Amino acid sequence: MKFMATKPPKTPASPSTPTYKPQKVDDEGGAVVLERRPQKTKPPQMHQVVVLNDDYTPMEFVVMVIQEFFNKDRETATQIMLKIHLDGKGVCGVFSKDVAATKVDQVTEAARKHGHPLQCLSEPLE
Ligand code: TYC
Repeated sequence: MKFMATKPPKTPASPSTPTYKPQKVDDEGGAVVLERRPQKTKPPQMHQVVVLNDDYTPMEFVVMVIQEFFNKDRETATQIMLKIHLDGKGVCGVFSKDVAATKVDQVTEAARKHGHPLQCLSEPLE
């Protein structure tokens, strides 16, 4: 005899703790019961896209790239560019692995097309 849940379990406080999702299971006799099973899907690991400073790429080009590929307004893009210029590197955005890799490709391609040595990389978070 299986336990029959009347309510779905509460969502756990932390996303890192295992979660349980009610599954509909045919109880052989035809009755449908809700059975607790560990939920196997984890949230995807996020990656930050980091842009590096160099001595040759024009500031204006970096601002344009940050606006274009990271959807920042001009003021935010300028602040990020200046942070990179002063600190040597800066985070332009956080994405899933595939999207971060695409951003790196887009920035690198735009830079090469215009003859700039701008460097961009993706780093896993945590
Ligand atoms: N350091 C560059 C200059 O003085 C500007 C620059 C900023 C280059 C940010 C790259 O990611 C960068 N022209």
